[in-house]
Amino acid sequence: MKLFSSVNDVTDVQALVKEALHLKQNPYAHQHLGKNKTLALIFLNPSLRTRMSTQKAGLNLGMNVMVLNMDKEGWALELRDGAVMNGGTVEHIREATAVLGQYADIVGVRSFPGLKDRDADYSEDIFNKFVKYCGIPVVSLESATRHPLQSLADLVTIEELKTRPRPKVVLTWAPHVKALPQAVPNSFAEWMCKADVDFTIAHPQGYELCSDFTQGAKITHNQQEALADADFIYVKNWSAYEPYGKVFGGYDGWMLTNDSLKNTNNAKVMHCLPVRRNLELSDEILDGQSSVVIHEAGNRVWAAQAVLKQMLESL
Ligand code: SN0
Repeated sequence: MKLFSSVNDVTDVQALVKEALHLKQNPYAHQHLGKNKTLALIFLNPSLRTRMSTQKAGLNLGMNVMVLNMDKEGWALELRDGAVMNGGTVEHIREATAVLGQYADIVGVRSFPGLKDRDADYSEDIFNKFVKYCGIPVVSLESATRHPLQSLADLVTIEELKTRPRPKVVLTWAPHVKALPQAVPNSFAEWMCKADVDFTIAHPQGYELCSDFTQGAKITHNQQEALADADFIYVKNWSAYEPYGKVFGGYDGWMLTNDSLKNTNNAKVMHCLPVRRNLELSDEILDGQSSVVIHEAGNRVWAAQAVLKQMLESL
């Protein structure tokens, strides 16, 4: 694998999930693969799980790992082609990424959307420039429209914890105070549509995701109806796709409580984290028996390790 930016870069999704679960049992079995290989992890936005789990995955494979918080510690990056750089930006993304390609064998990059210009965000402008100019394999650590390492870890978690062959999985919108990207729900939907699950998306009117990511999903505005008989409930806030990046008030009732779980099939509650307690998810859910959010975050290591292993094998 030379590029991991979406589920479409994976030839066999089920095999990748199996690989992750196998690595969970044998974390250090492939240390020879990463010997004298360098992984550079570049963050243009904050991170806890993605940074630590991908770093750990690289170390488990015997790699050297370097992390750069480019937004805080690097030069101010110019992203526009043809810009006259007589303002605040110091270094163009063309040089910055090409230089990284000289130091590393694999590079991971995180770049959130601006949520202002939909065409720029959905063309994956920044991520694609990294791919174009660095000249080495690239793994997405969450781009403007997708978070594939998260979605792979989510599918691994579902595979591990399911109690029937084809579980019912519900992605539900949750309230928030900020406008958040659509990357996590887009990506989760895209992966679920390729997995052997019964998949439903529930959100208030106005929060329709881009239909490119939801082909094959059932979509409803009725959360309670969607939750009936659910095995897994994936909770996430996102801002509107149309009008782009907007948020509409009045949907505080969409926060899950124990009461919301009554008609489910003993559902397990998932969230990519970070989570705003008592806004997106109640304390009673997060501290109760149904939450699997910590287990899910733990699986981030095995998802990243499975992807890095396949990349190392194709170097
Ligand atoms: C990010 C998102 O894409 O929704 C990262 C999730 C892995 N989440 C946030 O930016 C949360 C910010 C906040 O203020 O709660």
